[in-house]
Amino acid sequence: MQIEKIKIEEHNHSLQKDHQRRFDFIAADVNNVEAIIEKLIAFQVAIPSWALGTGGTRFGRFPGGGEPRNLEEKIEDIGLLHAFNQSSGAISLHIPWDIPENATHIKALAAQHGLKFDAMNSNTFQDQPGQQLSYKYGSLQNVNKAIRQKAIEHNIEVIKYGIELGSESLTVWLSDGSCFPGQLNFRTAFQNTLQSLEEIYAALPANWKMFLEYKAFEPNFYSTTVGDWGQSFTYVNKLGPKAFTLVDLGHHLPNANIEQIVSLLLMEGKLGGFHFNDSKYGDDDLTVGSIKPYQLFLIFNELVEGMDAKGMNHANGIGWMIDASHNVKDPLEDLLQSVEAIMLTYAQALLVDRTKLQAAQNNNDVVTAQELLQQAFRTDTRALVAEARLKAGAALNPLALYRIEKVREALIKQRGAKTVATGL
Ligand code: RM4
Ligand code: MN
Ligand code: MN
Repeated sequence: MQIEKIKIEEHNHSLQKDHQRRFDFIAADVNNVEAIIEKLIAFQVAIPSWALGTGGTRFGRFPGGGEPRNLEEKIEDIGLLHAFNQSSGAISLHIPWDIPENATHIKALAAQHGLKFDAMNSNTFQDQPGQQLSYKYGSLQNVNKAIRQKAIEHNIEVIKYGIELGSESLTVWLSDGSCFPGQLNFRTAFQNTLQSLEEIYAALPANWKMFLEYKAFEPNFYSTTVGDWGQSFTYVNKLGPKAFTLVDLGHHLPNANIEQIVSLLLMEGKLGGFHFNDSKYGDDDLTVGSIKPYQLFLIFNELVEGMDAKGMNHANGIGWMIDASHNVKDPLEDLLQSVEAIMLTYAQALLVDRTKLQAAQNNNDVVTAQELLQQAFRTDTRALVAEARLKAGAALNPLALYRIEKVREALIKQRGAKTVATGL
């Protein structure tokens, strides 16, 4: 299914008057409004190929109908999202859930929808049907060399698929670790993992990056071999200039100061990838901004500040991806909400008065520093983001238009009520 341009134009026309009033109101208060709109238009968030179906939990799965049945249909879904918001112009693929059987065709289809291939994800946390050498006790860390080798080869295969599609990065997330004290020698596990990563790193093309994602727990509940940012940072430092840490917002221990982690990784030039989601308890993979919007703002504030300090381009200096799963919502609606939350928060971070903030910090004026951040956070940036969408040819209100156009109903008609997408 595709959304016709005329539908977007009609929708925008019907909202134009109200939008203009709201936009004029905020624009009057913002100094460099044109520059901010330009940045918002340029900012693109990759959609993961595993988030287009209703994932469910380990207790049950309640598919919502019309889920994409193959990679082509996943690309069509993301193409739809992008048509609605012009901010999700990339796809992040998980192998082997989404093997591109015919790369030329898949690449052309994505291009038709204005989509690029962001980071490729390998999967050594599940055994595939018929797999002899099991990942039950880990993959890149495994005490068995043949199993490590298998996991290394899988990652190299993922790079090859990525090259065919024009991707330029590989994300490695390992579930490796241990469930009980004594199960592993921590140092051996680290060293095996490092050696395995070195072999994968050696297979990266010159223009590629490797992102090493950390996670504190789950599915292993005693130790994880890339368990926190310090561990990921140690690996990527040893690996070399093409290796970077990836921060997934849900992968920390409770109350971790993620904004500080982000700031220091940027300072060291080692923040490469980002997985957006939100959580109340653990790796909940909920809609971005649905639980802790102020924390998201504080993180974005450090991202913008840290990237500016390094002269990095906000849009492509870091690989921006959503990593979420869906239990009770229409995944496409949820993804529209997530992208919107990201854009609103990015806009707020762009509004922070950095000169005044620095002065307040240098004067130990704690109150003013806090006020400056909260001033930006409490600004309603919806009209700014909507204006960026309008300029980019997207819908003023993507979620409303999605419902008006009855997209899910159309997808169910086309694909059936009982389709199940590959993924989590
Ligand atoms: C993990 C991690 C990875 C994602 C898998 C599906 O918890 O966040 O990024 O690829 O889930
Ligand atoms: Mn992730
Ligand atoms: Mn996760």
